Amino acid sequence: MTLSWSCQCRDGHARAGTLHTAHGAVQTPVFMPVGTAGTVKAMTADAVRATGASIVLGNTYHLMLRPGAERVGRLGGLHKMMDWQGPILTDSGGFQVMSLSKLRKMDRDGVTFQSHINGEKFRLTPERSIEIQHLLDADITMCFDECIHFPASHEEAARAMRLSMAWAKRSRDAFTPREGYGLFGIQQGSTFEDLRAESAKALTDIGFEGYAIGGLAVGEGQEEMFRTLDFSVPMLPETHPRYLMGVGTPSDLIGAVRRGVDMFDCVIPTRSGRTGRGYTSAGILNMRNAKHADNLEPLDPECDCPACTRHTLAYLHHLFKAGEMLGPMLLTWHNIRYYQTLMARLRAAIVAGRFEEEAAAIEAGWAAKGE
Ligand code: PRF
Ligand code: ZN
Repeated sequence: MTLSWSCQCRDGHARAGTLHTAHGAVQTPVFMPVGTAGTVKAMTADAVRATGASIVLGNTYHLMLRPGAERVGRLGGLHKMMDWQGPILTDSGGFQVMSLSKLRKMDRDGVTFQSHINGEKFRLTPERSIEIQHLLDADITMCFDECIHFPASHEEAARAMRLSMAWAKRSRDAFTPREGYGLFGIQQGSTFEDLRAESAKALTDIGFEGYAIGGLAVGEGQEEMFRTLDFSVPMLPETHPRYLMGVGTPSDLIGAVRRGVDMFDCVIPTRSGRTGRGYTSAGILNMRNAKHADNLEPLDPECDCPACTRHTLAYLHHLFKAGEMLGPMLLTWHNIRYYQTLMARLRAAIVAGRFEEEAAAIEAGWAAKGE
């Protein structure tokens, strides 16, 4: 059987489930750390595992440019290359082409672009994106789509959504089903309810192992994102996993789980880990702030990660001030652990039928020390 998802429990619209993949089971709701270029930046694979992460994300765009999809295939696939034996979801490249590449040219068949690394010319089509994700050996392959900027006119959003739906059909046709592997469709349509409905209908008519919500967290703000999720999530099949792409802050995750989303990925915990922002049960702390210089307390007394159990805020502050690479390493570990703990708490609360109480307790904590 292809990849499947089973639901254990519901609390309101929030769901606790299990994703069954070729490389193991994943408890949902789940946060997937981003391993863009074959590494979760600043983390060994053992460290990623130790945070409790059960699935990571990889990127078609970056890996096709360097070291090349065929080469990753020859190296035994992404799992072997990065020593990650758990499941991997790969993004299809369309979104990264739009945000990173130079001189891109889109047509109905695909997109031609220049590498942001050395200007070399590449082309992506739905068929080539699926082929690359197969070479990477992704457990979860994403359809090739076009994500537009915000705000966009209804006309522009409709054009891009309809193109993405044509590409979704071509992605489905190019995908070879295998035991424990699956293909996810991506709903588009910006913040327009009629376009989201048309997109959901097109995707469910084709049929996928999971359904992603794309085109959000692109500048619309949390309120508008939640408003869009309110009508978009119920359009996607209740029986399948739902994935909100590129989201988000801890507050975004709680709000989206509340609305029925099961899967997330975002660079926030890893990128913030490198720039000195720590996500904690008491809010966001900036490691470079001079007020931490003599603080002998842990970053987050509620956290069980190495940064919090073996080091002080004063030491983390020193590492960031001195430009030592252990600073980003420890803070990335902490941030990912914080995200994993958050998702585990939400899941346990759904199972216990007390999601809202738990969400309120977590959110109340953030007010304590936030910077
Ligand atoms: N499509 C794809 N990847 C994505 C997005 C999308 O719309 C987003 C939007 N937040 C993040 N990553 N393929
Ligand atoms: Zn910690």
